[in-house]
Amino acid sequence: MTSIPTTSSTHRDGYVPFPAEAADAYRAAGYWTGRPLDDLLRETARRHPHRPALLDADGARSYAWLDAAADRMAHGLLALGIAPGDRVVVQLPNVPEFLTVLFGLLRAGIIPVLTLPAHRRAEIEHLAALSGAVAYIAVDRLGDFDYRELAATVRTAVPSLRHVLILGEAGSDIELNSVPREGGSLPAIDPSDIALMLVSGGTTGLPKLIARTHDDYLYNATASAEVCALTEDDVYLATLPAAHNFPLACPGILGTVSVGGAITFVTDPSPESAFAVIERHQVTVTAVVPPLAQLWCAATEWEEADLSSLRLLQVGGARLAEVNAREVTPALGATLQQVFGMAEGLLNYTRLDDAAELLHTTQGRALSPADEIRVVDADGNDVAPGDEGELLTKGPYTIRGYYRAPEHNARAFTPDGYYRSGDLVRRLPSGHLVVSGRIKDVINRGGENISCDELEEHLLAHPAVRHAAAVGLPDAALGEKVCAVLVVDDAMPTLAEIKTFLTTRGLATYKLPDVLRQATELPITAVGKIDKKALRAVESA
Ligand code: OOB
Repeated sequence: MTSIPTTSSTHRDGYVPFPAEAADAYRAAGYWTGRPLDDLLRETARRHPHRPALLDADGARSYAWLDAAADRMAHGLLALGIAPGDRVVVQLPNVPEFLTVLFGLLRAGIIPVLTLPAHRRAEIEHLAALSGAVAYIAVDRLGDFDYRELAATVRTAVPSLRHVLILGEAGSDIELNSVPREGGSLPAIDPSDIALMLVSGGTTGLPKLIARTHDDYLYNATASAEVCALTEDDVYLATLPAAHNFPLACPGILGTVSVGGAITFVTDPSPESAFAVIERHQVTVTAVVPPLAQLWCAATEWEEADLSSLRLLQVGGARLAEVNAREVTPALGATLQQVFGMAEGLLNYTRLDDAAELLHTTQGRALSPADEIRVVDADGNDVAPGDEGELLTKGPYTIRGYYRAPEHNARAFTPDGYYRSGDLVRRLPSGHLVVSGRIKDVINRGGENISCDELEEHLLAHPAVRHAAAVGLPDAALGEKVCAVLVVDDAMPTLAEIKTFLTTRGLATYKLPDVLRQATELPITAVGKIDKKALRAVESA
């Protein structure tokens, strides 16, 4: 019998735990159930061993298969000398191995640092060094990018990194599929310990690490599955990169595993590729970001695929304009669910039975009765009900601090533990939130503050405009001037036409664009949101 490695506790250095009182309350109320995250797979494999867990081009793989594959991966990783509590940077695209690696690591008590395929050297080096990672798991290549070269660079820069495991042509590295092996016992997992690390979607500076516990993330996934009424008959398509919180656990992959549904993946979220998979595997639920939702809606005009199996389209990650929200059900036949979430924790969902008005105009309401939400002004005082302010939150699945970031934490969290989201919201009497922008996403034009989100929403209502982004450009007289960047379907409107259009919609004069630019596409972030920081850099150059 192999000896059971014990968890080293160095991974807890720089982790901000839930205060004991809060933890006790979450346990007593039943939000935290004291189960390790990989229990979701164990349980489902026990209850429904023969149900399909994974659907891909080669057919279906059962829960019994996935459970055994995860066990073999866990034993293989431990046999390499990776110990429980160690961190491993995972950078895999949406392939079936994502599941075996994720559950293998969870089961071994090894902490995955879940990075996105679009991350490059700057982010991966930073995240590997910050987490003190001992291994890096990636695919050989994707498109024209070679992750083996990235691995070599990161290995040189980050001395803690001892192993590189590559899915595919591994060269001098270890081939991922050569790792799995049979073994004896697996380590005992403390459910209040860190299960995995997500990467912050923040738009300023380098990404931060978000350590999520077994207790909190299991609740995140199962409560989300309940809100979406997921059952074993559902087929979930991971369209967005699987390592992102939204497709991973809102309810996503983990929520689907919790109810015994099936999972399928696409690496290419274009309508051509995704629609074919929806039809082939009779996909019922998927999650997309707003630009993708728009593209899918438009594509139903020319794509022939049968999408009738799709019952729920979740849209979130950035503000979905009302005009685009209204298109979803007529175009795709699915119920629209708006999801306003963050890797730090808090999730808001429109409910399946919400009135159409709420589905189209709000970003949902909090998932948990234990989510605490405050909407505050610049001085940190609560605003009047219905007024706009910054969203602060704490609750059973919201972190109390970023990992190894004490200085940043002093600003990003209040002394009594609320996370300062930086999002501007209004709260309706029903509890639904309307996101009106980011605190920092405003243009200061000669002392007047202009919300970019508000202006973008109006620009998108113009019939020729497909995508719109407002950015502030430096201006000698005004400090900043308003620049609107448009991607258009038809002829590009003139600045005068846009001004007339916006004025007719009742927009104040000082909010009208000073400059209009046309683009063929807008830069996007690793998960597909419009990248305002990159756009600002391009437009000011
Ligand atoms: C999701 O998570 P992150 O961590 O990539 O980004 C969080 C930020 C939020 O603070 C907010 O600024 C923005 O993205 N956001 C939205 C939004 N959903 C997220 N802004 C407006 N409307 C929405 N519906 O993006 C995320 C995590 C879990 C589920 C869904 C999205």
